[in-house]
Amino acid sequence: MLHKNLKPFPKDFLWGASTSAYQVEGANLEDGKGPSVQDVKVIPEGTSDLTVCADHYHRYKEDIALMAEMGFKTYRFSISWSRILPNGTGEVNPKGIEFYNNVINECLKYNIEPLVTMFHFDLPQALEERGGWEKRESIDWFVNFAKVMFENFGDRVKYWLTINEQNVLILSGDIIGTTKLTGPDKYKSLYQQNHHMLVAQAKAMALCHEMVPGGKIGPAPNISLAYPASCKPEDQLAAQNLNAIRNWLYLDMAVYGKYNNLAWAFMEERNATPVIEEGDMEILANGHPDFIGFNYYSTATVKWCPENIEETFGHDQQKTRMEPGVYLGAANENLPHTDFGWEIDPMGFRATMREMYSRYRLPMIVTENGLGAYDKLTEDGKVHDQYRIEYLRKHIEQIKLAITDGVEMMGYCPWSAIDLISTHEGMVKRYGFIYVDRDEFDLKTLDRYRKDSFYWYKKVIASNGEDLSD
Ligand code: BGP
Repeated sequence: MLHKNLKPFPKDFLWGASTSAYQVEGANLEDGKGPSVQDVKVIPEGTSDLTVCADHYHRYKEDIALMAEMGFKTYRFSISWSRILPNGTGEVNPKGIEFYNNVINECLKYNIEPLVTMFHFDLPQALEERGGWEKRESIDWFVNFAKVMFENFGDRVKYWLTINEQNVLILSGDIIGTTKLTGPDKYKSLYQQNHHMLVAQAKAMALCHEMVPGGKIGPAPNISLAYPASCKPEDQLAAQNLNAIRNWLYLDMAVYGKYNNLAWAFMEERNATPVIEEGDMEILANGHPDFIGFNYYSTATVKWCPENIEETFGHDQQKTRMEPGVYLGAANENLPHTDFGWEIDPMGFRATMREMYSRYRLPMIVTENGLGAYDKLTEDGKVHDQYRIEYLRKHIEQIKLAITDGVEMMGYCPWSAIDLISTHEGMVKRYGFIYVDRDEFDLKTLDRYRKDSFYWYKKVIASNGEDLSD
């Protein structure tokens, strides 16, 4: 739809950016922190470990001051479960509480609203050893962790996100180092874990409303609208299949407390329907989100997939996605790629926002979106990341169009506020507005530098999204 006049961004629009604890903090075994699954995973060859990352644990003041200089209205960060509860349950680590109190207070000092992700890919290793999310007790572990967070931080943190990319944890856990499952029972186990996370999330949402005065909470899946590769009817069915399994399963549950029918049929086919205990459906129906947070990087394109095709799970985001008899990933020839092979689709962002809003009618905040690139620091301390500016500009333009379409958008937090370690491609894949002077293995000075995108985003925020020019 072409609009003659575009609506402005709301006055209180939450401009900011995101990070996650295990990717930015470092100090991964310092001050009483227990190991998480990320600390013990096999690191992909050629990438560094998590002991230092961006050293945010020691430099959060400098980092938050830079965010304030950009004019951030919000900062989305996650709380490391095993920094607060080194064993996942039991003893609380006072140093962990102190660190996040400091981060929160530092944000508030600059009127930056903390937006806290409760769980971002880093289950305490102690809980993994007790069976992880496959165990029914995982629901109580998470709710207990939520309670500790609400008790300690709920007086100041009003915006909460439950589980980062639960759908990616289930669909691509092998890539991000959280799940390694093969064999015939793979699906059974994954969808049981999924069910436990969904119940845990619903309970945490209800608890937030009980414990945090004025608290608002929502999920944070990664939502990618699936396109059919052609107008063949069977490709349309394949796109509906992927949309159900990848997107709507998670949001139908978070918002309506109901299993998506197509996703359920898929689980039945795979003999993978979860064990649902008495009372679960009631808990699920009672956990109401106040908003939807979602990460968007690109769309997906799929075609019909024959049943007798060999499964090839790979690490390539776009090309190897498939489920025999359900959908087969296809390249979208209309889209350019990032240096790391991810398709770039700003218009698909608008389509995704429209679709989500028409299904759920809740305010939405973008909790991730961004461009991973090989940035270069020049000798005079500059980073000319015009490609990132282009990427972000095109996506912000689409938010404005979506707002004019009638979609209720409450904020934008690109990935990432500052350079940090990628999920599986190391430090060379940078996303930040702030450059961190280190290489994969050489820690260098760890000094911070403002990239060109830093100054650009500052102007965008100052104009509340009206000035997107260079
Ligand atoms: C999302 C995750 C982030 C982040 C980002 C970029 O899936 O929530 O943790 O890392 O993607 O991905 P990558 O680091 O693989 O480039």
